Amino acid sequence: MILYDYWRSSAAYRVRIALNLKGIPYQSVPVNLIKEGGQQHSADYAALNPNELVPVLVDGEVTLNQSLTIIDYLDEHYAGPQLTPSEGKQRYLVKALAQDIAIDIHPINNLRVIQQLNHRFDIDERNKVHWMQHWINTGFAALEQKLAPIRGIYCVGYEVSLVDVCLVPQVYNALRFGVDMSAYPNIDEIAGRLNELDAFQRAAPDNQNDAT
Ligand SMILES: N[C@@H](CCC(=O)N[C@@H](CS)C(=O)NCC(=O)O)C(=O)O
Repeated sequence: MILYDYWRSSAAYRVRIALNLKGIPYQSVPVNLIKEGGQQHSADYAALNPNELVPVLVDGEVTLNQSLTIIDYLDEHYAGPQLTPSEGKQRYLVKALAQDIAIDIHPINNLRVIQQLNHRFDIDERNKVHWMQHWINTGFAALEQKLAPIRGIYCVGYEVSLVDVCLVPQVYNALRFGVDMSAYPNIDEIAGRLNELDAFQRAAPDNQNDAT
């Protein structure tokens, strides 16, 4: 199992957490998103993933991008905790909340979006931070409200789910960009608890070999 990875990529971070939770050994191949103008744009990597984004997972004959799909694949093909329940109404709740984070919050704060804001609109560092905070705050305000009545010790009840796997990398990003987490007590408390788990700790950006 090979994961094309980058220590600070939240999408790759999700997959690292899922692999660790399921106890699947893997080899991380770092793709430095900054160095050399971004190694994701190299010809070799673009041949592997024409989207020029990490992560990509290679499992024998199977090559997959899209972190949520990769995690579905792991759920369906490997033992260990099921991160999206296979049936029942919880299945759709988990998917919707995970997508709130991975589809509505994350992409608009992606590196290539910020690079375009820089190149085309010449935004400075202060406005870049405002942009990041604005979209994270918008998403977290809604998520906090949605989690309050349904949460257990984790986002959905008492088992770690795909929502938790998406939450922790997004909270890492929020802290990186100075979001005030005191406005989100449920998110903050759950993320703190998840960060005590070994699978989450081993996946943390600062614990990756390519961390700088
Ligand atoms: N929807 C994709 C998003 C992948 C993605 O946006 N990856 C980011 C890192 S978190 C990336 O490679 N960015 C490189 C760039 O913006 O040039 C997934 O969930 O896997």
